Amino acid sequence: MITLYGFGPFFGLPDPSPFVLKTEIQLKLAEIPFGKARATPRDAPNGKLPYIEDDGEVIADSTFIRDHMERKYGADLDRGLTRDMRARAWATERMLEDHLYWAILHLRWADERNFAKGPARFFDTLPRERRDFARENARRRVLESLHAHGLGRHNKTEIEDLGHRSVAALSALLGNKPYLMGPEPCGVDATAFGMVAALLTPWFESELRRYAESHRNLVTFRDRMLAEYYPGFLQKAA
Ligand SMILES: N[C@@H](CCC(=O)N[C@@H](CS)C(=O)NCC(=O)O)C(=O)O
Repeated sequence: MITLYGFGPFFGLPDPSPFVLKTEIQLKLAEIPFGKARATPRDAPNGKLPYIEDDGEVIADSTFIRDHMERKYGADLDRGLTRDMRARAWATERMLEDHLYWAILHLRWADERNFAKGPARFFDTLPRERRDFARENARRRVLESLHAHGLGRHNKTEIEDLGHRSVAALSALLGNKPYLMGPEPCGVDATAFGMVAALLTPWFESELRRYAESHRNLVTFRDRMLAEYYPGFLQKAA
């Protein structure tokens, strides 16, 4: 039986990490039974969540977890898609994870107010004397990684402008379809849901969130996926 390790519910989301949300939905899409447990990035083999444990085997990174589902369980999350559609799905995923994700990271960690009510809370359970140091240390590391990625070298307006381009592209790719590749959900819908839910949560105030909210098809998509894959979560939130 698979155990999926994530952060647990935070920020009005089933998990604050778009990558954990993606993996959870992909496991559901593949109809593979799994349990969930909380962990911290320090517990993970590569220092990032999610990771899974499956009969003693530990696999880190959402892409490699999907690969494991496909190899060990014969799941095909892109069933019925043509080669061209599979290529578009991969390109969309890379845009979301290697570009839009970093803009979301910026609004959560660089903005003082969002940081205080968001990521700073991860450290609430630490002993009081270690809390402030741990918060500032984690924040410094994330801001350094944003700088190393490249997005963090731009100013806020430029980062928003770049983020808009990915949001607008995703909205255009979705169009009037219920899911990105048509009438049925596939692997990339899990990725898109994770990222869109992370961006739209009202927990964080940001210009990029407002821009995403103006794309009604993205809001409807988030709501559809939430109702389908997290019905219990919606009831609790109501
Ligand atoms: N490529 C990884 C990315 C995972 C990732 O960036 N996870 C973040 C949370 S959203 C994390 O654990 N960060 C902790 C850190 O960098 O210290 C995947 O697809 O799983």
